Amino acid sequence: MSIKEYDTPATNTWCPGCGNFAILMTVKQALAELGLAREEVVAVTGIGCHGKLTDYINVNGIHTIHGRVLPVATAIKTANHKLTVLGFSGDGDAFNIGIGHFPHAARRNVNMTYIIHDNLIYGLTTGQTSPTSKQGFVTKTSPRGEWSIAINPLTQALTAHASFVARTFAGEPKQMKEVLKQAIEHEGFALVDVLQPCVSFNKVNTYQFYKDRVYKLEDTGHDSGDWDMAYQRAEEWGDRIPIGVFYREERPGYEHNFPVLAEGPLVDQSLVRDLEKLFKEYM
Ligand SMILES: Cc1ncc(C[n+]2csc(CCOP(=O)(O)OP(=O)(O)O)c2C)c(N)n1
Ligand code: SF4
Repeated sequence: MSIKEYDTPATNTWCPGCGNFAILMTVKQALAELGLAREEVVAVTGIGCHGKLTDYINVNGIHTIHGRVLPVATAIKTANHKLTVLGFSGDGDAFNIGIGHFPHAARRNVNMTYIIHDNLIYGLTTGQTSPTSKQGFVTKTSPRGEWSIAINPLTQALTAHASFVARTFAGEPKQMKEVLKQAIEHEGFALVDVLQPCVSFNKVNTYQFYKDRVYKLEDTGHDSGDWDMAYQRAEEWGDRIPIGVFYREERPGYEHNFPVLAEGPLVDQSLVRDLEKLFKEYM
């Protein structure tokens, strides 16, 4: 497969230099290298700059409402579990309005990849504080510095029993592509938190900020089967910031919860059911 096959004619309106470009490019590369045809893939995006991604990638797509990527993606995967489902959210979309959905998708092990465009700020609405903004971060909605403690997507995922937990950086596209391929091939809920510089509104967490700090877990002998070690690494944020696969475990995806799906995807099954038999079951 060539990555050109996933291109669309839409004009890209992201700011030049935005970290979203690296996410878009590496997702296309990962899909091409996995040999996934356009019709086998669905992209679900929320509202925010990240949400425009469905315009720029030629796979099935739904640009849904703010914070509702996970229920929509769960429904799609349940209706047709043969599809490869990719969810894309901003840090605001995922961890403010959408946070109620997150632990449930993780603990159910919905078989999908959830990619967070984590720029530590609201991009589309021009620079308000987000739930992943660090304490003290000054924005137009936090002029005295952010008061609250930031949400950490990785520890959220680990405590919610996500079966694949990773972080990558838009300035390290090679590693991002490899991690994305593993996440897409993983059976179950795979979180990939991408450090995505917003060059227009976040003047603190820049490419240089991350370049000075990131190190790769695969260079350290990190054991991704060790939950405690993963949690410890996930809490690390300062002079050194780890990127890579923090944790993975094998357990069946959510579709195994529904015996009817053993007969094949719901979309391929007949809508005509023996209603009389069904009613009798409940009498
Ligand atoms: C229900 C609802 N509430 C609020 C908004 C306004 N709104 C649009 S995008 C956004 C947040 C954008 O930040 P993020 O999710 O981090 O995405 P980014 O733009 O950074 O990619 C908000 C609050 C909305 N569109 N819908
Ligand atoms: S506002 Fe920020 S996140 Fe949005 S396109 Fe511009 S640089 Fe990217």
